[in-house]
Amino acid sequence: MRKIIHIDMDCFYAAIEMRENPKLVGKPLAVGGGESRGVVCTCNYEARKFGVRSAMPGFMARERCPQIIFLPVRFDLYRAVSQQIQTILREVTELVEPLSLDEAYLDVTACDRYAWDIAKEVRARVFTETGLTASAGIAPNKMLAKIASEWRKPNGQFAILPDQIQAFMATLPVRKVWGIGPKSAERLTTHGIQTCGDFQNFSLIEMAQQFGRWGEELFHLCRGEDERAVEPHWIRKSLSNEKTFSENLVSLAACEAAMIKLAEATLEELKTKASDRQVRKAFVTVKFSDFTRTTKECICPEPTASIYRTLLAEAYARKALPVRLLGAGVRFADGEEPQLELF
Ligand code: TTP
Ligand code: MG
Repeated sequence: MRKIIHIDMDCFYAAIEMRENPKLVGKPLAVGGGESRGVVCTCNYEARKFGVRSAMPGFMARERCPQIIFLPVRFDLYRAVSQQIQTILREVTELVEPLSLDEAYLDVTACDRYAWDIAKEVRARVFTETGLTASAGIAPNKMLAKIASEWRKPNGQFAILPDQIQAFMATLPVRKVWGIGPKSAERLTTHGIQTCGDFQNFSLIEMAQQFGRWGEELFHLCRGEDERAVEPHWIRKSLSNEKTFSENLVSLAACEAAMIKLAEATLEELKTKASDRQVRKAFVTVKFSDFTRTTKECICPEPTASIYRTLLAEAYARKALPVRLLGAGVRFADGEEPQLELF
């Protein structure tokens, strides 16, 4: 039986901004979303009381909370804090898998102390060294640990013990299961499936018929079973740049000009961040004025600006509506992982 801890910082970007400027403490604030048509990256818990959420357009956040303070995003600062936190985590165990700037899994199976106590100590150390609070989930696997870390947010921790898993899963909304987004959850609801308990009534074969290969995984996940290991060497699967325009682009020519810049930025980043990786595909993303999003990709080991122009033309032609957002990216070849993985 493994012991996994999931650490997740509380309102991460917003908490850093409050630490940097204590006058902001107690006032509702959002990071990002202040510029025209921008979206909120995150907001503090005061703003959440008004219904402000991550990924919400700034104007909507202002509607819900007129006194909200918008702050610009300072990625470099957040990245530096994230590094500091990861250093603390790695002093506990080498088995740390960062998921994003503000969350990570720790496998503490080999530590001969209670995972509960380790989580408490990690949170205390993070607070002493960074002034920021974290929440933790403790469970026998990754999926449950991640669900558990939300339970006592902010600045709390929650454990799911092996003999509690069955009861816990019976009432857990399917939406909480790894890989089930709001749309799938809605579709399942129309079939009378709301909780993981409801989901458990289906046999392995029925799940496979409904969901294909993913069905088998779902069969186990909805029982609280998850065998995925904590992977200390995180492998980037893709790299991309996106831009939301302050005014919609209304012609293919205007999109092309913007696409060239995005493609150049991505190709440049490829050189600096992933020169050791084998590219498999190039892709472009287009979000139209009706908020629909489309992706066009092609197999292409050596993408160039002109490939992106071709992909753009095809994606653009799908709707030929004004464009809100463009993105240019690459996907890396499977199995072409850094040598580090072998050890
Ligand atoms: P989260 O951990 O999802 O959110 P949070 O840390 O702000 O708040 P919580 O207390 O609920 O954990 O995401 C971590 C950071 O990632 C967040 O501070 C900002 C960034 N982020 C975005 O930029 N856009 C998004 O849509 C989300 C969800 C997060
Ligand atoms: Mg967080």
